[in-house]
Amino acid sequence: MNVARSFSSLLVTGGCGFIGSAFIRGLFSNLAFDGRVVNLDALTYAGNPESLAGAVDPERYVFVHADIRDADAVRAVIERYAVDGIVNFAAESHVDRSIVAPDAFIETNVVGTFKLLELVRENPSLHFHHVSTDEVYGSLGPTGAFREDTAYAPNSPYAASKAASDHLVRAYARTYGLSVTVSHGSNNYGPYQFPEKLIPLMILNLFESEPLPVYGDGSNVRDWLHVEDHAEAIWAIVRSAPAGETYNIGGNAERTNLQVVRSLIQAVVEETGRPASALESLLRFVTDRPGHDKRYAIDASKLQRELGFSPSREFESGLRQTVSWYARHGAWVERVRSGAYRDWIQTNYRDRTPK
Ligand code: NAD
Ligand code: TDX
Repeated sequence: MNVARSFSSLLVTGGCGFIGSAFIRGLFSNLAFDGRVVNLDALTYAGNPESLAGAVDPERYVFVHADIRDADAVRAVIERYAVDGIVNFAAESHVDRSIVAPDAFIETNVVGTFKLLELVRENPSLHFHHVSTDEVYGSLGPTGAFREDTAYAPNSPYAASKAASDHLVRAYARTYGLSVTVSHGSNNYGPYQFPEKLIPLMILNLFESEPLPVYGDGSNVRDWLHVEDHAEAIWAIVRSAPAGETYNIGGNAERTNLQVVRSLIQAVVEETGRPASALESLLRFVTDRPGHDKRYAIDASKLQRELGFSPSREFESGLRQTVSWYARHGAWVERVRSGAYRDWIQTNYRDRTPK
């Protein structure tokens, strides 16, 4: 039975990241939220407050520079801003980094989620939405798709840390009767993505005539979801899904990595007028990622059936728009790569949370 949740003061964690910032931009535009948004973000390498520049109503928006593991800081925010819902995007999110240095993944994804859940326990009228991933289900063969009841089988430290946080969310809901929802999105793409993930990395390497490193033989398959479709789906779940439910969110766009790179080459040819052959020559097949999941695919029929949501953006046109966005936002790219946006904290940030 669907519900009709409304919020007057929403805490968004990780709102300076790729998906969290799309969600907040959406709240102030097409998602038409009329309450206050408190964005709490630790501003790691992946968090850039400039991704929200000009996109929020300053009367209804507060930024708090804090870590989700800092329970005192988050508690103060919940009290001061009378928070009545939390949407948790804060995470370490890049699989390759988790293979090299897993510690931060355990700290933020597992311990951080645990700390937030303890605070929801203190404030049980709060609704908590946890943003998870399809990677917790592991790897598929050539057929089939992940359902919400697919057994967990994480294969990277990143996926294991997200799985651990999902288990904590479930256990807290069951044991303490908390109001929670969970979503499992597939691979996101779109504007403002940090250029370490496949699509923005390949776009920038194409612009700069750098090699295009395709892991293994490029036959691994991902399902691609536009970040704005993801934001819309999360908002539908947060507002309407019964407590305790989980939903898969997919983009209806399964592609091999090589197909994605070839589509990007085509889009860059259209954007820049450069010859395809010069761009094709940048392709390199490199050593595979350890434990590389072969295929992800999403059965999102529950979301469609129960909440009436399905994604509206088509992959190839979304890719072309994403290529155009990166072509027009060289300054944003330069500042995330150099970390120059960190100066923003010094010049623009006044901590308004109680000490
Ligand atoms: P991202 O790496 O772009 O952003 C993460 C944000 O969290 C950054 O702003 C960072 O500063 C912040 N953060 C990190 N550690 C923090 C901490 N300890 N305290 C407070 N803030 C902290 O990630 P993203 O791609 O936007 O992913 C957001 C969420 O969506 C993650 O939970 C991720 O697992 C999930 N997800 C991502 C994808 C994808 O394709 N990118 C797909 C499905 C689900
Ligand atoms: O240089 C590269 N070359 C390459 O072949 C990179 C960075 C990636 N790849 C491959 C690995 C994957 O098969 O492309 C595919 C996509 O890689 P990523 O962009 O790193 O994403 P993935 O590992 O699939 O995980 C993503 O989707 C689920 C997000 O990073 C996660 O945060 C999300 O939970």
